[in-house]
Amino acid sequence: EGGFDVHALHSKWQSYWAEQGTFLAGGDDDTRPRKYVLAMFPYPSGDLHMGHAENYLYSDIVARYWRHRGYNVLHPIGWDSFGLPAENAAILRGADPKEWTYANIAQQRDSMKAYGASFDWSRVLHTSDDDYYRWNQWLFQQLYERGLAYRKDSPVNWCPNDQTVLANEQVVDGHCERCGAAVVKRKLTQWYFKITDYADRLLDDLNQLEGRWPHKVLQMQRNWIGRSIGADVDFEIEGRAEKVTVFTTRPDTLHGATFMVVAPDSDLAAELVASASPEARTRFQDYLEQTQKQTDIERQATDRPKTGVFLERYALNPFTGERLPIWAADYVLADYGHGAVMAVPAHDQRDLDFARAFDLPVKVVVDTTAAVTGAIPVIEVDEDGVPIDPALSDLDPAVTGQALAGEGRMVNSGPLDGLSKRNAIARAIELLEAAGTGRASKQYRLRDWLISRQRFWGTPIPMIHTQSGEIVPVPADELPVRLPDAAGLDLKPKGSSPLGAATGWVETTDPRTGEPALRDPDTMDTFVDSSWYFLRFLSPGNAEKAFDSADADRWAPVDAYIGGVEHAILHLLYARFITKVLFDMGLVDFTEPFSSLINQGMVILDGAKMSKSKGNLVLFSEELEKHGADVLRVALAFAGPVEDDKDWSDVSTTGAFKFLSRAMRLANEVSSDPGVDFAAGDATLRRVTHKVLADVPGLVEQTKFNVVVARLMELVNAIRKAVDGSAGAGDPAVREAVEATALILDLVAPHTAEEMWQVLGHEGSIGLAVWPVADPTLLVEDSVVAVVQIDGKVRSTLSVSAKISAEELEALARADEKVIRSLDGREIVRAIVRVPKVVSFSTK
Ligand code: ANZ
Repeated sequence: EGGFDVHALHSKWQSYWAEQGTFLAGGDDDTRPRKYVLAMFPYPSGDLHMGHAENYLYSDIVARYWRHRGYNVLHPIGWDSFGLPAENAAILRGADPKEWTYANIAQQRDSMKAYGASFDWSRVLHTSDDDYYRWNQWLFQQLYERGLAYRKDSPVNWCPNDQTVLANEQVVDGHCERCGAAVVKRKLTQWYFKITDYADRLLDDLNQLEGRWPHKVLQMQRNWIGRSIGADVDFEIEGRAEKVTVFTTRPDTLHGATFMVVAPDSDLAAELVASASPEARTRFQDYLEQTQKQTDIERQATDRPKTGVFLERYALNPFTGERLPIWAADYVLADYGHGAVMAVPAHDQRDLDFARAFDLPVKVVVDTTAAVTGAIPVIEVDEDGVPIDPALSDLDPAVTGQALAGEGRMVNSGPLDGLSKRNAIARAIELLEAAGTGRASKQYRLRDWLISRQRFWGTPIPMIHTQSGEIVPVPADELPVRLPDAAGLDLKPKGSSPLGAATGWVETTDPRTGEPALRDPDTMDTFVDSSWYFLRFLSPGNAEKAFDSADADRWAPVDAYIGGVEHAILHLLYARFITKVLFDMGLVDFTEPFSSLINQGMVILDGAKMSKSKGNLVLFSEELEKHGADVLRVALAFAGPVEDDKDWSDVSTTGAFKFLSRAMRLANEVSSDPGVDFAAGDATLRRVTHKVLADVPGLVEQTKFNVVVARLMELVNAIRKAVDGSAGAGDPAVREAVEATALILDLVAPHTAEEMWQVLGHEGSIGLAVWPVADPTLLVEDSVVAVVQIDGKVRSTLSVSAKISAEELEALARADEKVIRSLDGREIVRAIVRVPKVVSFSTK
C-alpha cells in the first residue's frame, strides 16, 4: 500500500499547531460551552513510557472530541515534579535533584510534543517551581488557621529504606509503596491534615459519582474510609478511677463478653500492667517488643495463632457486673476505636481463637440455629416464658472453633432476650445510654493524613519554631519559603530532614519578636502538590492567588479525568478532601473535583508488567521514532477497551500504518470540489457515512475508542468500494465520506487527519472543525423489498426497513396507492404478513 513520509508529515503539523496556538483554550470572552479534560500529570522520573502514551492518547481523544462538538476545551499539562523518585535518582547519580528533574521534564516535553497531543502549552506548571509551591504553603497555612493542620506525637509508618515517614495510604500490604521495604512503626512528632473531619462527606458524596467513576474505585474509597456503626461502651476497672471505653459493632452481645483485650502498644496497656506482678510486667515488655516488629497487616491476619499476655487486671461488665480479665494481644490495634475491645468469643472469630488458645470462657448469647438450619426461628420458652437455651452442643463454638457470627435471636441476655440482632443492638444502646455507660458511636478506618516528610525535594513547611517552643506561621508576605541550594547538603536519607543541616536556611527569626528561631525542616508529602493542581491550570501565573474563583467557576470541576487505577485511593481521596476544604472556604462552588473518571489498563509485554529491572521496557521515545505518533496512537486505540490491559506484543503497528495509508490515499483520489452538494451523491455510501457520524459520539462518550477505530476502518473500506465501483472518485458521496473519515480520524491520528483535510482543499486546522450532524433520513435501517399480493397476484412492491414490524408492514401495504387501486373497493377479509418480505391479502 502506498506509503507517505511519516516524519515529515508529523513535524509539519506540529509546527503548524505551535505557530497557530491551535489548542489554546478560549478566553473569558469565548461564548462556546466549556469542557475541562485532564490527564493525570506525570512524574518526571526518566522518559515517558507506554503507559503515558496510553494516558495522553485517551485524554487527547476526549479533548479533540469536544472541540469537534463545538466546545471551548481546556486540556492542560504539567509535571508533578517534587518527590522521592527524583531525589533518589539524584542521590544515586550524585546530581542536583533540580537539574535532574528539569532535564527529565525537557525530555518528556519533547516526547509529548512529538506525540501530537492537543495540550494547551501556555499553562504548563511544575510543582517544584516556587511560583507553584508557594501556594502549597499558602494552602498549608489556610488549613492550619482552620485547625485542619496540626502536629502530633504518635506511632507512624516508617520506611527504613527511604528513611522517611509514610502516610497510611502509602503503605501497601505492610510495605513501602515506592521501594517495597517492610514498613515499621516509630513514634514521632509530625504534621497532619485532619481529613477525618471530612470522613462522612468523603463517604457520602461518593454516591453522586456513581455511574461517573468506575464502580471499583468508588468501592475502594468506601472501604478505605471504612465507616463502622456501633457503640462505645464504658467498663469500670477494678482499682482504677477512670473507666475504659471500647468500640463495638455488636453492643447486643455485651452479655456474652467474657474478657477484655487491649492493644499491647497502647498507653492503656502500659498503665494497666504497671500495677501487675513483676513477672507479668516482664512478660508484657517482651510481648510488646515482639508486637512492635509486626506490621498491622500481620497483626490482623486471621490465620495466625493468637498470642497475648494477661495483665492481672479486671474490668466489670456494665450489664452483668461480671469480672472480665484484661489481656493484651496484638490482634487489637492501638489506633483503631479506643485500642481496646470487649471480647465476645462465641460470636467473634478472633476472640474465639484467643479464648480457645488461653482457655477463657465462651458464652453464647445469640441463638443462630434458625439461621444455620434455614428454618423459621422459633424461640423455645419455659413455663415462665423465658427462652430455653437451644441444644447447641453440635454448634457450640467452644467445641467447633467456629464463632456464630450470623443472624439469630438473643438468649442469655436478660432484657434483650428474644430480640433480633438489629433490635437488640438498638435496645442495648438505649439501655447503655439510660445508665450513662455507653452511647451510639461511629468509627472510621480513615486516619488523619500525615503530610510531613524528612526529605529535601519537596515544599518546605512554612512554619517557624520559636525559642519558647511555640510554632508560628511564616508571615504570608514572606512566602514562598524557597528551598535552599542542594549543593553542599547531604541528601542521603538519615531519618531527619536534610534541610535541618542547611544552617543558613534553617536559622531565622521569630516574626513577632525578632528573636532567633528555626524553620520547620520538613517538606510536604507530594500528594499535597497534586491535591489542587487542576485548579492552578485555570489561573496560570497568577501572582496574587493560588487560583481565581472566577476561573474556577468558568472551568471546574474537571469534566473528564483520565489516569491509572493505581491512584484509586491516595491522590483521588486527597484531591476530594482539599476540594471540600476549598468549598468550605468559599473559594470554589463545587464539592467534587472530578465529574467523571476514566481509568486505563496497563500496557504490558508478553503478559508481564514492564519494568526497568525486568529489562522488558518498551520505550516511548523509541516507538515514536520508529513509527511516528499517528501509527502508535491508532495501534494503541485499536488494541482494546480502555480499561483492559494491553499486551504490546499483540499491538499491530503494521495494521495501523496500512489503515492510515489507505485513508490518506483516498483523500488524494477525491476528484470533486469542496462544497459540492453531497445530497446528489451515492445513496449507499451516504448511508454508511451517516451511520458512522451518528454512532461515533455515543461511542466516544462511552470511551469505546477501539470501536471508533473499527467503525472508521469499515468506512474506509466502504469508500474504497465506492471509488473502485460505479460511484467513482468524483461522486459527491465519496468526498463526504472522506471528509467524515478525516474529521473522526482526527481523534486518534491528528497529523494524518490534518493532511487529509488540506489535500481535500480545506483551510485551517481540522482540529477546530465542527462535526457534521448525521442526516436522520439517511439513518433508516437497511431496506428490503416487500411484495404485496392480492388474491395470489403481486400487485405492488414496497421498500421497507429490514426490521419493520408486521403491523407496520400491513399498514403500509393497505395504504399503498397501487394496492388501493387494485382493490377497487373490494373488502380485505384476510391478511397474511411475513415480515419483512410478503403481505398477502384475500378479498371476498
Ligand atoms: C464485640 C464484638 C462482638 C465485636 C462480635 C464484633 C463481633 P469493624 O467492623 O472493623 O469496625 N475492635 C474494636 N476495636 C478494635 C481494635 N482497636 N482492634 C481490633 N479490633 C477491634 O470492627 C469492629 C469490631 O472490631 C468491634 O466490635 C470489636 O469487636 C473489634 F460478635 O466488639 B466487636
